Amino acid sequence: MTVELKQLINGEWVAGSGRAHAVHSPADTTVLVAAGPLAGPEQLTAATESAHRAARGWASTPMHERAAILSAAASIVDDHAQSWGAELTVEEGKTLVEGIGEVRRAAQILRYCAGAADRDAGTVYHSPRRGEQILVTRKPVGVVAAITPFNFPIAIPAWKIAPALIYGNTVVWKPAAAVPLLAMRLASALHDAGLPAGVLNLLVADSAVGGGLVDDPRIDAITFTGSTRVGRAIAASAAARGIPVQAEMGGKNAAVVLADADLDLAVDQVMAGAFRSTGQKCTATSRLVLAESIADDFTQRLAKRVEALVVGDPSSSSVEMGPLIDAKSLAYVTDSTSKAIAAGARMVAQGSVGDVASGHFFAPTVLEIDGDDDIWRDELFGPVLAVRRAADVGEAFALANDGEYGLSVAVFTRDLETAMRASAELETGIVHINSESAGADPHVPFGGAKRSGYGPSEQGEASREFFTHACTTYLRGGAL
Ligand code: UN1
Repeated sequence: MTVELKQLINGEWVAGSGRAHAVHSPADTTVLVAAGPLAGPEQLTAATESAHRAARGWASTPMHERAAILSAAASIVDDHAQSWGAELTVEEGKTLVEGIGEVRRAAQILRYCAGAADRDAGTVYHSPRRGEQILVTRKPVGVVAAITPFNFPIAIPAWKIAPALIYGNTVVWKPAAAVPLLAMRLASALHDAGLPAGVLNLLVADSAVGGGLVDDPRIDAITFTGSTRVGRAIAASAAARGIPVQAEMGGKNAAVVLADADLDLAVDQVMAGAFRSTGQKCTATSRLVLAESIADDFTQRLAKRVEALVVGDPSSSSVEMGPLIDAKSLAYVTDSTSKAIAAGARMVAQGSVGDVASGHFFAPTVLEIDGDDDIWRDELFGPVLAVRRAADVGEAFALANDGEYGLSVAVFTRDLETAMRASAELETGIVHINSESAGADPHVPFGGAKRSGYGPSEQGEASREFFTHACTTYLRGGAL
């Protein structure tokens, strides 16, 4: 099924002039998913120039015409949910259910963003002067660079590109080089739906060309999801040029299981939060805080489930967890776990990987710790859960709040007052009561507090803040 790697520039699919690139399936490294040259500096220049040239025409295209293209693209994506979902699973390694689900989610996001055409265009204010109204409308920022991670190869790009486009911006998109196939699928859906040439340009490139994109003077705004290290570097470079940046970075999200929780529900949700997508979500549950009184019972139930988790070929319908994305990630997760054990962490449970000869597999792992170990602080981006116990609700919330990240937290309780206290006291952008820490609906804001996020939230109405700037018009009919 090897696909030839192509770039979309100014409405044409072209070969890059960069170095050769080959993508192997993380579940079976003998499977070649995509191959071909990466984009080089020539395609970077061509992409940013064509996005710049297309900007004025696209900004003045009626919003309903832009919406019609997004809706048509949503239908194309939906029609391919099975086949592209299967490709996603081979390329990225999440299970088939998750792969198909993610493709459908991308279609849903495109459709939601198309709906902006039927919502308000801004606000009209009273004027203190006779015969005048004050209109506050929103204008596109211009050319947006979208830099997206490997872990949601189609949903995260959709939730950056669709709002950028609906609000009248043109886009140069650099996906993670590990997942070019799904990037080509989304770009082709938008292209085939009728997007004019230059409005969306796809650059499958290495970090050198990515750096060039960030620094390109034709770029007016940058939206990024990925590591904290890269996000901070991009934010610094954007600040130096005075352009807005939206960076969605790390997480070290806790699930807090309190003494009055429904433990069956909590076990299900903790399993989903920690191990779906092999723990490779910025919203994944990687910390577990247990009330002392239920801690032994809960860890026993959890251990049974972890040991029974079916790990293996993610394309097989019985498999519940696939591999990590690459050898580097596998080495990091393996090394961090060994160091935690050497530092005194106790193994609560470890699953097993099935008959998997040549993939980047790591068994789901639960470790209990007593103190402030590295495994409590560092984002591993893998299927490893660190557990601590808390004497009361106050201590449990303090443990969940402990650390530099503040993306998401899940609290399990049946008590309304405790749930309300959680919503008020937890220092995160997202709070789940009785559901897993991962997940995001397209119509509500998504973003982290503390060091997890930088700049305005993504998704929902909030995305308009980032992808447009306000224009205040003092409107008078003539002489007063
Ligand atoms: C989800 O939890 O379904 O990179 C989405 C990430 C997040 C998206 C999470 N930006 O994992």
